[in-house]
Amino acid sequence: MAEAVIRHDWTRDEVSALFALPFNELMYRAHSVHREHHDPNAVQVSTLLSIKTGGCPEDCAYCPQAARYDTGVQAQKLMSVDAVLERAKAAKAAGASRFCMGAAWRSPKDRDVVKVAEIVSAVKGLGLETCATLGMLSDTQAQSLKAAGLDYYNHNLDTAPEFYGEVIHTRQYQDRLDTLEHVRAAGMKTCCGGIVGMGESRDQRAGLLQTLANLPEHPQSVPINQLVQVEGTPLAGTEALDPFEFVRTIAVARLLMPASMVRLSAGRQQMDDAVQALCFFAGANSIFYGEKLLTTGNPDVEQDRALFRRLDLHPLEIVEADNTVHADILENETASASCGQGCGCSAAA
Ligand code: SAM
Ligand code: DTB
Ligand code: SF4
Repeated sequence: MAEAVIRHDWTRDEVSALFALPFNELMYRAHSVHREHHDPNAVQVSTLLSIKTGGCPEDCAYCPQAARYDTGVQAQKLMSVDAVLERAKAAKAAGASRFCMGAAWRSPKDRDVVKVAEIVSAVKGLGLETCATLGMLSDTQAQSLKAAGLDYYNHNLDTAPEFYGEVIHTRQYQDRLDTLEHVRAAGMKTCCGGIVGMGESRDQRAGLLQTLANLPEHPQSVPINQLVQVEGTPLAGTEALDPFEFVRTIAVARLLMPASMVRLSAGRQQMDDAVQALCFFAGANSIFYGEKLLTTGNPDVEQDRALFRRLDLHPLEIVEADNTVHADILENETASASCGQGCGCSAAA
């Protein structure tokens, strides 16, 4: 098979044709491209922490943190540097190589960015890769975060342009594209993907992936989230997506963005291990590790360790400036014993 070229000119018909391939043909092609660019047995491991929870003014129909939906999420203000640092240390000890911090903001105020920049520098100082998702950013805010040591900025397109208006009304698709431009211009890597299972059509799933692949630069990280249905949000009760359709979405993402890390993101707790294994075969090579995403659950660390062992997967290592190599989630078992709070941290059990 000829080596996959990096393209930015995908048509909707081409992407839809990939979705429509016989399942085994699609899997074969996606796995072949995956092997050309990545170690097929390595999975990058990130840990997620909500550093500012709930009370968000936006109306994203999937989100438990939107203030207007009664979801039982308790709003919490921005965490202190020390509190975040504790959790980042625990994540590192448990074997995560990247620490992702999420805040339920429409867009941060400049004074929020000053505080987050402090947090980012402290986390970076631990030797972890840093990622943040704080909502829309101006060009100068993106520059400040880059200067503080932020490696990745997560900002999702969420869905196809033509389905977007059915999910979110409080900001536009173009706003998201503008933030991504500010992040790229500041020299940060982008983490950008979307959610499937929101009632969109296959053509609209193709539209999300087409838009991602036709960005000026492929996002270095592409999180594919399966909708986590939360009672109280408008999308609770949406018909569940066929798991094989989810796997197809991962496979097409891999074919369109051969060199990117494709993250099997939210929705793993609701997913069968066999479906996850198919996703890894189809080209997923990154996960969130730790018992909580932002406000909803993620598989237990023990369950993920067992899955890695059963599938002979190993965490992608990162080598620090002083040549030390990160802990492996399959080693260091005691360091990551759960504190019992569902946060994946080892402190004060
Ligand atoms: N407020 C910021 C924003 O929206 O950009 C950052 C945090 S927001 C929670 C980050 C992403 O989480 C969203 O873009 C969406 O893709 C994902 N997300 C939120 N709720 C979800 C759910 N119930 N199921 C799957 N993904 C979800
Ligand atoms: C992404 O694409 N998925 C993560 C991360 N980026 C920030 C968030 C998933 C959130 C799932 C719902 C929750 O836990 O609140
Ligand atoms: Fe707010 Fe982000 Fe949730 Fe939308 S996805 S409601 S912007 S926290």
